[in-house]
Amino acid sequence: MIKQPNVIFIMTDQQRYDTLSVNGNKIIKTPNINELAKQSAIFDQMFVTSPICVPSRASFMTGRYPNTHRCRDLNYPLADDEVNLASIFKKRGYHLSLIGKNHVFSKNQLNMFDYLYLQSHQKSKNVTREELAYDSGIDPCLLDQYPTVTIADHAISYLEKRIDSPFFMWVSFPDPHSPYQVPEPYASLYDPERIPEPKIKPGELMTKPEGLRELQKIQKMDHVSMKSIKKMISIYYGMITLIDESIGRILSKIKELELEKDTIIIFTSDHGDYMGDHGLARKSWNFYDCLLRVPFMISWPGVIPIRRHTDCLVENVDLAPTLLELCNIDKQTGVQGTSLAPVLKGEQQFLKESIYATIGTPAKTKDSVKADTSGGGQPFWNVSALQGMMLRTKEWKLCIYANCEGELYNLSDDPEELNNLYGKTDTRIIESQLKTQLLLTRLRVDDPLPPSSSGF
Ligand SMILES: [Ca+2]
Repeated sequence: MIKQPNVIFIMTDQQRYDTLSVNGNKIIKTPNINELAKQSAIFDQMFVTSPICVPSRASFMTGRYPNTHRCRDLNYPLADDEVNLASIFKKRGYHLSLIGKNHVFSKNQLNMFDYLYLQSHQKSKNVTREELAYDSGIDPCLLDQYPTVTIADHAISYLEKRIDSPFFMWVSFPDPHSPYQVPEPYASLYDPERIPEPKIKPGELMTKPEGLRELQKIQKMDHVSMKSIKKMISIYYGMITLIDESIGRILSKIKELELEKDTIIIFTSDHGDYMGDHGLARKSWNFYDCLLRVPFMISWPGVIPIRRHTDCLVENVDLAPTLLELCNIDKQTGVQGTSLAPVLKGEQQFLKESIYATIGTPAKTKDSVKADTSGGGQPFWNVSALQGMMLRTKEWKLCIYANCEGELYNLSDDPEELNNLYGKTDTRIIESQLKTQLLLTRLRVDDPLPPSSSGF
């Protein structure tokens, strides 16, 4: 019997696509992820189905969209009856470990893991008043006790004690999530002066959903200096370089233990971050590429051919069916993603004409757009503020919100999504066509569960 491959699923939290040197960033240093990339297939157009943690993580794990796995906002853990990668691998005899940030599985579901080392955001608020406004600064935590480092320590220790059965190890870094704090020397690794200015058009938010203007005020980004924004980005970059070094230590251990040829490794993130683009910070209940487009690479030396930079549109729901096919496990009923295997094998160049994302539960009123500081002092919109959905092709993006606002971008002419064309006369035909396409997509992503029964 052929040994089943191990799976190491490395995920960061809130890391946008353009923050790896292998993805074109000229400033940030990620040499270890670059090395992983050299043995991987890299997908440059990977989008998550939701711009926030829980729904996106649930889509990675189930291969299902947020409207079907039902984690449509924060604070909705995956329902116990949702079949997911961990439960599938468990049934196949895999040894399960979760090392790092969870934010998707319920307490019941965590019981299925054979090894748990849970970590989350534990940043200090011992920073200056100005830094506190943007949550950027030096974390006084000792470096060897910092989660990014201890997660790698535990992953290495786990690998050293691995048992004979194949394992599924989810290594989940809580960084580079806000608040933007990291221990030295990483907090000072990048000179803020060298950070390019974010993508902002004067008056841009006046043409966009009202909630974004409210969010900008809540975040105090309407009067933040460019110097502070660049400092925030420099810290974010420092967090990513520390993650890169931790991943490097894990990759070295895999090599030392001669596990490379038996192990599938995925590197990705659950969503992005504004990083000052559009005059905003962190994330929101919206669909900009800086929030939805994430790094994604997958390797299995000797099996997955190295395909540098594939540009076909793919979604995070595609991970689960891809892994199941690679591991020769039948696709589960209810999985909505498409296996990337034909692209990995070079049999197909593209899989999808468009991708879909959604956020929120049925909206209340616009009054529910307000500061919610329940998440440790980081203001967000109230999670029930907006319900929306998005369709994106390579050329266009349409977003529709339950309060009747919308966004339309011509990505060929305006890849930075600065000019909202929604409701404009000149683009009414394409807007109408995209609305039809979005409606048809929404029908397509309805829940295929439960499977049909012939009992009636
Ligand atoms: Ca997240």
